[in-house]
Amino acid sequence: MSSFLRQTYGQRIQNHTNPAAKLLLETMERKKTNLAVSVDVVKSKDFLAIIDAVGPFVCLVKTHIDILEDFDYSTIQRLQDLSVKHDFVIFEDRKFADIGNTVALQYSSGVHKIANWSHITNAHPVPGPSIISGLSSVGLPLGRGLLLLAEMSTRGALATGSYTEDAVRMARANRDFVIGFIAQRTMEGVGLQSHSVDNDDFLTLTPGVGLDSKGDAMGQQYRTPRQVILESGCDVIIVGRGIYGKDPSLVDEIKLQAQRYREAGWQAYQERISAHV
Ligand code: 5BU
Repeated sequence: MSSFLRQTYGQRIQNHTNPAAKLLLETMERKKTNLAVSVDVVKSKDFLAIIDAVGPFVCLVKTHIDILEDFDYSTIQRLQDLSVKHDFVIFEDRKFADIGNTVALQYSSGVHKIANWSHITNAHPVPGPSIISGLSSVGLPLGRGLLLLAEMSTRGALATGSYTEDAVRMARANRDFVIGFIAQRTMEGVGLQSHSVDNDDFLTLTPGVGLDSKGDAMGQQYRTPRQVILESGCDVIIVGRGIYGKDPSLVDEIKLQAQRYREAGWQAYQERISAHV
């Protein structure tokens, strides 16, 4: 197993210059959690209640802000208050995919003004490096970080092979703003002939995680925290329905599930960093 995967989250802070990457690693180390919760509900009340319930157990909250049917900018203020109260990083899973000029506007403006409040966002590499220039023109001065979608969790995903390798090359060429990947395994060394790159430490955030189910009826595929963190070398498990289930009002159950996933993720990480080659 390679060196970065054997380092602790705390040790890896020094491999990064981007403030959002440092903040995430510091938070993981401080709170001893590599759990991120994806809060995909349509009512602001449920959204905020779930975040308040899982807050103590997570390093990061992932949002799809555009699915809130009663969105109002005050929800963002409340989200930010919870982020301070519980000490977690915010990641808007926006999946930008357009030309540089358009994504810069989508990121900075509109109803949601994502760059104002989301420490981290993500983009499809499909338009090529100009998507990074467009987003970094807005996000870099604010200390934000970007994840590239190198792979997806869904059955039949097209982000494989040379597409994935090219995404990693795009990231290596833009280390100041690109802090890592959404992927199903570590991208360390991907596409390299030998270890010709000095610092290949990127963060890997991984959706498609579940302890009780193998997938859903719409192509989602789940793997366990152990498979993701220990066997595949990812850094953060992203869990949605596995934690909040079908009923967002069952706060005690949500807390229990968050604790369960947090423990599974952290145990897999501890096994990883103590593994002998
Ligand atoms: P789930 O309820 O744990 O299945 O939710 C997974 C979340 O992660 C959901 O918000 C998706 O939009 C997101 N996701 C994903 O599931 N798979 C991917 O490859 C990417 C994002 Br990229």
